[in-house]
Amino acid sequence: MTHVSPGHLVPLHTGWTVQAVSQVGQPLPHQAPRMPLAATVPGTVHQDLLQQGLIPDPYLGLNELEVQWVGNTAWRYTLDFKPTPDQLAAPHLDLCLDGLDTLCTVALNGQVILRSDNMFVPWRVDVRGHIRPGTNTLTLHFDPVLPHGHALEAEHGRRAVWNGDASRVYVRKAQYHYGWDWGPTLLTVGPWQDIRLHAYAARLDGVRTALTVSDTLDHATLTVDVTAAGTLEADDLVVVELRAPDGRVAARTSMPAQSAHTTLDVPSPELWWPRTYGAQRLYTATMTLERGRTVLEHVERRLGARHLRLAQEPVAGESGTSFTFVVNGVPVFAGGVNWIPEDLLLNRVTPAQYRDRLEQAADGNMVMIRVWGGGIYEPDTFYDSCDDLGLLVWQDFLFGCGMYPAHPPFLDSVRREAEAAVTRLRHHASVVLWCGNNEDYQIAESVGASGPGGDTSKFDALAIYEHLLPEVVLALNPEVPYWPGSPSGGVASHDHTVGDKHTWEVWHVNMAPHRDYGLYEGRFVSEFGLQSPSSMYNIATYSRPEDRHAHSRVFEHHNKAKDPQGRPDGQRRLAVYHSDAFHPAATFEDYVYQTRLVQAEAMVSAYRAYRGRWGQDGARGVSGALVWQLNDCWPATSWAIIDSSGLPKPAYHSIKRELAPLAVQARRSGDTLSAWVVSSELQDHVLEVRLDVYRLGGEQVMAHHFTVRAAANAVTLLDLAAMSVPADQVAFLRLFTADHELSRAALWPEPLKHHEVPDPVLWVRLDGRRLSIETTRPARGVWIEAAALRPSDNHLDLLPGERVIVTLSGDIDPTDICVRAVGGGVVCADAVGGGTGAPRLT
Ligand code: BMA
Repeated sequence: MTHVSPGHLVPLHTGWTVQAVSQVGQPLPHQAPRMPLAATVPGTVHQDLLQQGLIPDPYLGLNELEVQWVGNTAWRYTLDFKPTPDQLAAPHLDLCLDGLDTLCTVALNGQVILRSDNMFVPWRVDVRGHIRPGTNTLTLHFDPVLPHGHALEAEHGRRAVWNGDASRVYVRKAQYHYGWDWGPTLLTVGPWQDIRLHAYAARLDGVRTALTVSDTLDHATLTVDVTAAGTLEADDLVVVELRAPDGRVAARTSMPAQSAHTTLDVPSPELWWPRTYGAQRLYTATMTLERGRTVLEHVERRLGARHLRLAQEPVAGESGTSFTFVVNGVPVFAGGVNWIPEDLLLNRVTPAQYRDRLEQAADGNMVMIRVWGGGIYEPDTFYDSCDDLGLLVWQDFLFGCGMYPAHPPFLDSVRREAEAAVTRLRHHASVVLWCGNNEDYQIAESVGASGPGGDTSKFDALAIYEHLLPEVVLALNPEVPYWPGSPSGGVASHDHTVGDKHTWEVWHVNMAPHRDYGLYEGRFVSEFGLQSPSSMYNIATYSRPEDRHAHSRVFEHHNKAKDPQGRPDGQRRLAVYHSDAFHPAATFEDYVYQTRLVQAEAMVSAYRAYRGRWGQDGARGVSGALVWQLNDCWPATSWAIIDSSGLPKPAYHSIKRELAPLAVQARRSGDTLSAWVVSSELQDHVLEVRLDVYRLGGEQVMAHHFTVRAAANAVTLLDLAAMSVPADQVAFLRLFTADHELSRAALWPEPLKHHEVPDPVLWVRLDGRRLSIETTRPARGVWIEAAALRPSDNHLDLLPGERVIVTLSGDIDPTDICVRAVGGGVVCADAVGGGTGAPRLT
């Protein structure tokens, strides 16, 4: 058998130039280079200018403001290329343009072959009539998006938006490029995806592979639908093979390529599970188009056999319905995160970076990740990693915080985009929900176009969320549920008894205290969060020493949160949350440490409130909690729990603990403690609970232990009614199996600022990669600062006399390592790796 496939799709990626083009009646901006530059394809103009030193790095200082001209300029990419004799002789020759950002006119040898106005639509153009022997010239002319959007606004009316220039709703470009409340404005431009020439006789088009599992879980069926394109011959065949996770062939068949549809039986399938619930077994399906002994094309897909249901069922004793993902018959508490794009310059995000970030989510005990609607449909590598790691993906369609239009050409473009996205992603076991938009029902309610009494005739994008998109999903990926918007369900988007809810009563709406998350629950809380600064290491990447104070212009510039009038309000709100817990900070480092600790405490409060309501079968009060937001796209103060240097914040560690498969959770009210064990395990466990209570000075006042039978996949209440813990003491609840600690919850005197917290007196010793920390008194929020290193654990609450060992990987410079805690000084590891003897203040 001859294998020929990859040779026929030839990248056109080398030899490009890009040049600024003046627009009618407008001179070129003075900064624009007058000569053509070497261009990277796939890529963007911003990235080329940056690499060639022609713009300052927009992520540093205030440079964002200096580079706005780039996105407001027209640019022309040019490539001269020579097709090979094989390409010229091929029965079919297509130019494949997988993504053009955004308003692009494509010409081949001076003739326009394509006009594209949607960054998310891949194109395939038959170029046989245009291509010629010898040199051919391909040009991509990109117009700036703002004038185009403003012209559409003038024609169809200005629309309400939160974040960014209002004209963005008319332009199918990643919406966060217009600026968001965590990211700068960079209107990138360029061919951001592959450009290739495809010469072929026949090829596979629109391959659909659905591996569905019976309700009884003992049988799976692989359905394959293939459309072939090009010039088929009567005996062309499509051979379908399914290999089991261990590589053996589980099933094989072949069918005529003309009308290729087949089903294959897979008895006793090996199931794919969300992480922590079971293994991620992946089958491989291959579809091969054969002509005699020649392979014309070969497509390979990794598939997970999983049974999926989105249950909306009564919640015992409560109104409304649950919102529970049920995978392989098991209801899953979807603890997790919201994802935003990793960068504005998307072409520099490597597969390794995606993998790293997603592994961090997985290591953080997260089960679900929501790809938020203001970003992009992420590249295949993202979803491949989610399949591997067992992360469930909630995938928004790309509409966010706006009143989107629905005039016919717009709808046509959206349909094309949605079909392309669903076709590309539907085979991933990890993708468990398609969702119409982010917060568009909310903004519609805010302008009286939705919700009780709303005039839906003013909400024309309902045509998208309630008709077009569900039609596309039903036609192309009926195995996966569709949900019209996040949030939606019930009487209005804030309904906490039906559907999903975004809980922004804390931070945004009424700036509710960060301990009050429990008052603002929903059946599935798909967003909530609190801001904090990035690490000191990350701050140093974008600021000068003199910028490093809480309200400097540069530091505030890197916090993009705004009030409804568009005025910066991030640092103001942060100041309030800081003052709820701490006295004014003495130093910038204290401010950074303390605000990050408040964010971590907020997450403890939220995940205890929400996971604590997981209940049991028939009474799933809250079935998911997705923190806003996992990652950052630039160095910033934001809601992220991992900064743009990939460094987890304290909040990350808090969430990881609250989402442990077996976790003890607790809260205090006056002298009374309430506590429970929450389990994601599929069997009951008999565990030991220890309760230790101390004065802040270190004296132990109570020690108590008992066993608990933690019910499988449910919440089991602990009876602590007889225990009384005075408000000025700290209680540690710990959960053990045999002698191994599974989880701990520390309940500190609150509010912190009203209690004298003595220095816990930390003893720190660095021995090779092992950092040992010992405390004399109860220590709260022990934080290891280690430049760009990621300690194996961090943000610890320690009992008096306790010693923990944390490992460091990477190049260790002992002088970079400092440890601090609430009430304490900063303890830095000795440069020679010995003990500090006594805490050393820096
Ligand atoms: C949400 C998101 C984003 C926003 C975040 C923080 O609701 O959907 O639009 O960045 O809040 O304000």
